[in-house]
Parts: sequence; C-alpha cells; structure tokens
Amino acid sequence: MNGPLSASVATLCDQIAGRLGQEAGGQVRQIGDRLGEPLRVAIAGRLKAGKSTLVNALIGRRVAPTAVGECTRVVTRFRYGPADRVDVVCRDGERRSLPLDDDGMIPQRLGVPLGRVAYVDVTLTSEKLRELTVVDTPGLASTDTMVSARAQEAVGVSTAPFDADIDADSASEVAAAEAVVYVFTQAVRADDVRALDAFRDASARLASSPINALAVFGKADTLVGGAGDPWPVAGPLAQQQAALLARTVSDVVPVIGLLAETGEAGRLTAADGAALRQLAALPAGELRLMLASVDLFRTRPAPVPAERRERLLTLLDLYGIGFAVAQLTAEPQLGTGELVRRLVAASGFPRLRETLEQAFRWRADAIKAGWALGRLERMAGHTRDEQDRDTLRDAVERLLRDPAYHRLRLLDAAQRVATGAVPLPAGWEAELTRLATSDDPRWILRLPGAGADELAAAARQAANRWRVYAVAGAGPAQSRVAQVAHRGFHLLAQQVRP
Ligand SMILES: Nc1nc2c(ncn2[C@@H]2O[C@H](COP(=O)(O)OP(=O)(O)OP(=O)(O)O)[C@@H](O)[C@H]2O)c(=O)[nH]1
Ligand SMILES: [Mg+2]
Repeated sequence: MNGPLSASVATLCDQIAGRLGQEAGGQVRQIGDRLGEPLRVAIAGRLKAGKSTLVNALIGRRVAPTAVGECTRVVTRFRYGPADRVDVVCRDGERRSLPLDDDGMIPQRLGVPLGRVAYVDVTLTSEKLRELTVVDTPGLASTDTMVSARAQEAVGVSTAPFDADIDADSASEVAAAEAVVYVFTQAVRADDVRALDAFRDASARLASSPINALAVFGKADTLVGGAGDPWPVAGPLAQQQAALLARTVSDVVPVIGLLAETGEAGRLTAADGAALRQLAALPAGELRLMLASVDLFRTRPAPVPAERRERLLTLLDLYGIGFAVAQLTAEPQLGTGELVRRLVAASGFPRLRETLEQAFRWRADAIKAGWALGRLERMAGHTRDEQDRDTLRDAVERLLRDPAYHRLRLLDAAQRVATGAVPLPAGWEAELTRLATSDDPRWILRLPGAGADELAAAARQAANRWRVYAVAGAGPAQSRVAQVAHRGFHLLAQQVRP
C-alpha cells in the first residue's frame, strides 16, 4: 500500500520521533502512522445532498444511515478492519463500542450526547475499504438558514453549493483528508457568480485543489420530472460545470447515488425483481400513467401491494423504477442480477469509481507524502521547543534534497497553477500537471509508442523550454514554477536514459 515517497517520510518520522520532546514526538509518530493507512477521502457537501448514500455505494454496503438519525450529524470514518465494529470517539478521548443494528447499519442513537462526540470510527471487513478510507461528513450548512432561504428566494436558485459557514468538525475532517469529493445537487450556473465564489472559498479554506478534489453532481435523476431520462441534461450540465470549476476540482461527475447504493450494496431482492416484472407486464398506457409521478405510482391500481411499491421508491425512486421496468419490458427473461448490473451502469457510478482511481489512488503516494511533509514543515515552524524545531527543519530539508522528492515540489507548483494562483499558458499548464501527477514518461511526454532515446530527447527538450521560460518569459512567480518544471524534466530525462 505504501508508495516509495510516503515510505521514506514514514522512515524519517520513525527516526526523529525519539529525538523530539514528548508532545512533538507523539505528533510525528501520528503523522508516520497515517502514512501506512489507505488514502483518506472525505465526502463533503450540503445538507441532504446524498453524501451518505454515495458513501454506502463506495463501501458496497448500506452502513451509513441516510435521511434521518443522529449519525447524519457527526463525522463518520469508515476504514478496513478485521471485524465489523462501531466506536463512538468522544472529545475527551473516551471510546464507546456499539453494535451495528439489526439492518447492519450504524445505530440511530449513539448513546452519547452529540456535543461530546468527536467522530464515529467504523471498521468493516469490506474489501473495498482496503485501499480507501472514506469519511462521511455532516452537511455544510449555513448557520443562518433564514438568510440563506431569503437569498434563495431572491435569486430563484440556491445561492451556493456550499454556504460560507462550514460545520467546524466537517471542515477540520476535510482538511485532514488527503482528497475530497464535493457532492452538490444544484446546478452551478454560469451567471451565478456568488455560487461559484462560495464554492471556491470553501475549497480554498479546506486546502483542496484540482489535484486532490473532485465534484459529484448528485441525484442526477431528479433533474427532470417523473421517470424521464436525465442523462441528456445531466451530461452536458456537468461538463459545463466542470469548465466553470476547472480551478477548483479536477472533474464534475454526474451520478445517481441512490441507484449506485442499491446496486453496489445488493439491496434489490428477488421479490423486488418479481414486482418490477409484474409492473413491466402492465399495458403500456397504464405504465406510463403510473410512472408520471410518485403520487400516481403509489395510488394507481396495480397487482403490486402498496408496501412493495414504497420499498421500490426507496430503493430506486421513479427514474430507477422506470429504467428497470423498461429493461424488463424489452427483455422479460432478464435475471435480477443482470438487472442490478445495468442499474449500476445507468447510475453513472462506474465513471466515478474510475475517476477516483485515476485522479486519486495512483497519485496517492505523492498526495500522502506531500500531506505529511506539509505537516512536518508546519510543526517545524510552530513547535514551542527550539531544539525540536531545528530537528524537524533539518529532517524536512534532508528529505527534500532527495531527487525523488522533487515530485512534491512539482505537485505543489502544479497545485498553484491549477488553482489559478500562478497563471500559465494552457499548454504549459497541462504539461506541468502531467509531469506532476504521473510517473509514466510516455504519458507525460505524450509519446505513447516511443523508445528510451526518443523519450530522453523529448524530456531534455522540455527541460530546455522551461528553462528559457523561467529566464525570459515570465514574472517571478511563473519563473519559480518554471524552474521546478525544468528540474522535473531534467530528472525525467535521467530516469528514462537507456
Ligand atoms: N432520487 C434520488 N434520491 C437520492 C439520491 N441520493 C440520495 N437520495 C435520497 O436523498 C436523501 C438524503 O440522502 P443522504 O445520503 O442521507 O444525504 P446526506 O447528504 O448524507 O444528508 P445529511 O447527512 O443529512 O446532510 C435520502 O432519502 C436518499 O435516499 C439520488 O441519487 N436520487
Ligand atoms: Mg449523511
């Protein structure tokens, strides 16, 4: 799990922890321990955006309560463990174990006053958590809902995907994670400058950037009424939002979290499948009426009992039901397993998973090492004891002299460029991002079939270009970035030399 960069920071933490005072030593040990853990991804977003539903889909089990319950109000961490276990961790450090409830979910009541709860620590035997720790955060909500409700009225749409006041626990949890997925459901409209500003504000405050943040345009099925197909609207809308948010997140992925949860957590039973098959057998006109609204679906006469219909609404909502029924109408012999597979495909979730892997997991080593180094640097600046500060500063400097660590400087430079803090021409920016986020020379240099000689020459050429730019083409901030890129390509040329 541990990549080479995080492994060497972890070794360093081991080496210096014993030479520091008790407090600083403890902190350094904690940083070192974190490096051995899987990448931590925080799921953030407004109230009721569908965060917990998405968390369940990622874990592949329905464990996080959705809709109601105390647990939606506290930070919950899901990580891999040898046994299923729920610990309520209090602010004073006390831990209380709870059993999962009869449905295998975190219990509705935690047995500790909410004000005392720091977070809920859940370990699960879920394979999906072996390489990813997922953190569910309470909704980011405005402290003054009256004001935001009025603002909403005035503008006609919700003014911000994230309000200015972020729940303090959520904010610190997001800041402590190495990567963030923002879930929003409202269109971030081109003309809604305030919405964009609030989004950027939140992400800047949470120290996220396109290097480690991704947005999910959730509940995509609710974009159009009834059982209508949302994808012709959701796709282009998400693309537009991705362009608007290019300096904030690496991509905007539209997802129907509910279908993903139902499919990934295996919630659709054979009985549900049978009920859908019965609906599929209804005359087309009657079916169209039933699927026109939730109310009609509940009340029209049909051979499926009311509780089953309610359950189908909870599992699939109207679009999901319509989609499933359409599949079964076209292929009455379709098995429930295959139906579930198609529902997951229709949820857009596979693309989210793939984007997560592409965007985060393979750069996890650098993100984690960079995170740890940042922590150590901050400690080197703030620790009270002067000798501790020197030890820390020496250690960080020693690490940064290692050529492998140039990757972290690159990541830092790419981050500054990606957020727009240091503007570069588009082509240069893309090249720097590729260099910072990959270790595949063919991909970085865009020479898929090239041999070592050709790659080395291209890398040298790129290094030269950046050097010229550093000297002649840019202001001081650009120049610093260009020097980092120059050295990066120089090291790349050495790396690929036959
Ligand atoms: N139709 C539809 N409903 C969804 C979708 N995702 C979530 N929901 C429903 O929206 C409600 C809220 O979902 P949650 O996952 O609890 O949202 P949350 O962001 O965790 O909410 P808080 O933690 O309370 O802020 C639940 O009733 C979900 O079933 C979706 O993709 N489509
Ligand atoms: Mg929730």
